[in-house]
Amino acid sequence: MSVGSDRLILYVGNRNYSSWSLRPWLAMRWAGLKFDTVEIELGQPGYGVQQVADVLAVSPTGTVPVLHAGQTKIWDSLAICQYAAENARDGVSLWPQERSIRAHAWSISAEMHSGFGPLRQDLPMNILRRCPPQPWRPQTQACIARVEQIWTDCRAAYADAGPWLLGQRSIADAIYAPVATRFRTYGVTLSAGARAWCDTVLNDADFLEWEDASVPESWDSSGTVVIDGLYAARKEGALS
Ligand SMILES: N[C@@H](CCC(=O)N[C@@H](CS)C(=O)NCC(=O)O)C(=O)O
Repeated sequence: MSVGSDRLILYVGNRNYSSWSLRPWLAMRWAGLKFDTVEIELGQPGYGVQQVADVLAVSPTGTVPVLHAGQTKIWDSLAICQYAAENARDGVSLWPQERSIRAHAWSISAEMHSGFGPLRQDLPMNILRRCPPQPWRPQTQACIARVEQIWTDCRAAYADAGPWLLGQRSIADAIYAPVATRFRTYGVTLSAGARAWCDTVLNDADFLEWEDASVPESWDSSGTVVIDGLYAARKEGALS
């Protein structure tokens, strides 16, 4: 559980809902780092205004994810992903080696990290939920189209190098993984190229471990009650 002598503890939110938590958790796993995961229940008083006491006890921003590396605290999902990239075990690169491809990876990762508000609002991550397709607000539809374009362009450019967005698995895949779950949850129809990448990330062994540890609850981050009957159907194999 260390980099050097530092014990690594990654504090995350509810696995079913916390898209920001999933990203660095995958990056840490893919980096080959040994770390403890501590899940904090977000459905508590103070949620939404960064005042959940259990989160404030470990995070200076009142948000998860936050990584404790010995005495050092690293908050914000992208910063933790970068920490994982810097400390990845020998032979593992979490950013592409080639300069122009790496710049592409940075661009699409930053675009996701800093944008897509309507998508986040209307399609909150709920890994275990399945909904029928529905019409979206124009601004949300525009976000969906932009993400699909990003994925389709990546697959067209880098398919020869491997099945991930930039060919080889990178932080960009971790950054977009929650969006793949959202599109599955809400039944968004995608191009063949975009769908192929979703299949790759949704079948990743580490993602599957996170998914298996996700628990359906009567609380979700959008304030609505989840339809837990759908979860039961999934567990019985009725849903993919
Ligand atoms: N920009 C931050 C966002 C983190 C964030 O908003 N996390 C949510 C959980 S998914 C949170 O902790 N919310 C607590 C609250 O709103 O009270 C990051 O990338 O880590």
